[in-house]
Amino acid sequence: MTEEQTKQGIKALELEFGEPTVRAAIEAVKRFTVEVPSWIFGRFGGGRFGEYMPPGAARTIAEKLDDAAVVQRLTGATDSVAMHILWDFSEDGRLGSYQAARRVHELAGERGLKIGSISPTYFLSGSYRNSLSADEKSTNDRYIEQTVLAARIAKDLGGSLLTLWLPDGSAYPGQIQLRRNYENMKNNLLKAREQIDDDVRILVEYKVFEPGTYSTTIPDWGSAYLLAKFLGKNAGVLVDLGHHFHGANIEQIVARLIAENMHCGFHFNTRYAADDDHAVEPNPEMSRIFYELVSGRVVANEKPENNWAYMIDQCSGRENRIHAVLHSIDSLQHCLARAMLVHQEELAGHQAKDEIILANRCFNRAIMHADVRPIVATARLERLLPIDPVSEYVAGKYQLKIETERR
Ligand SMILES: [Mn+2]
Repeated sequence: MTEEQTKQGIKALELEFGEPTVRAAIEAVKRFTVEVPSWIFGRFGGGRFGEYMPPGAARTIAEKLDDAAVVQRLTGATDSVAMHILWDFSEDGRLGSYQAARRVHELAGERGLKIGSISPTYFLSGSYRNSLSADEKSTNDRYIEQTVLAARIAKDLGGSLLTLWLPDGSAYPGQIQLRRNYENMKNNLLKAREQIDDDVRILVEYKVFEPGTYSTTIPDWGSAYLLAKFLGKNAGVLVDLGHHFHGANIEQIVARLIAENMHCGFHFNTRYAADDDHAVEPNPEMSRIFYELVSGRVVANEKPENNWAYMIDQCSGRENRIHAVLHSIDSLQHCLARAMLVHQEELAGHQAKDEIILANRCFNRAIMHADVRPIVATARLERLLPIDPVSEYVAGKYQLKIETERR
């Protein structure tokens, strides 16, 4: 999209949606920020084609941060990086280290970045018999300790936010006692919370299956909500797009959590089969989710403390890592712009008069039909950012540099 196309496009959008609405959408896109995960830039992912990795993948945390800094320079939307304790702050993959986190904090600072949310890593070696829900106290203690360490790092060096994904569950009926498994999870989460500073927020992620195929200890938003409530203040639910049964109405889950006044968060990605963790695409489901976030006033607020926590959680197979991250940010900005164009008063009028199809058409005029590329482009131009970060990256020399250096 050229600057001229952008100008013409904005005029067309103003004619249809009104100048103030278009302006509000531009401002929202300018304010929107999202965390990128450190793990997207490295080897994590791959899959069924052996060892194939696209050239230039980051090998160390310093290289991951180099890449994240490029993404931030091109988008201006991602100044903090989500980290995993055992991937980013560990020498041996079994224990995390506060010292290592301090070094990473320095490396991030040198690149104009911050450490964002911290995930304790509950799924690496030693956790094949579950983590916080395990029957063995030594296993519970190991993971409580890691959770507390993650919280200390989050408070001292990061954004005071913990994101917990627990892989606990079972593969066969009878393998574990379902009730005790949940009670163990609850009690051990609370033991960890009691050792964590009150101002560290804890988001509990849920996932319907995998690695557990028969049962998962925290399979759905309701279970995550119960645990967050049980933990008390400063806990919420983490919604990851790939963690539901097919056909789940995710925007309704979001609406419910907002209605319950729970401060929650997102792991953005796109899926087709299961927990694919693909780059975010600008699809209608994501735009409908953003409509709930916009109308619930938990995104792109002038006061950032009113926003939910937004993170990208993706890994990649054969795709170029940096293209994939830039694409995700671009997609999220477009979905936000569409959500901002929904005429909420007109919609409320149709709802009041029970004009079902008219309400649906009013909604879809923005969510499905509006070409919002000029809004996103204008937001970037006004912030002196490249009009299209993906093309800008392709035209630059960074990819060649990392392909040469990272052999
Ligand atoms: Mn996730």
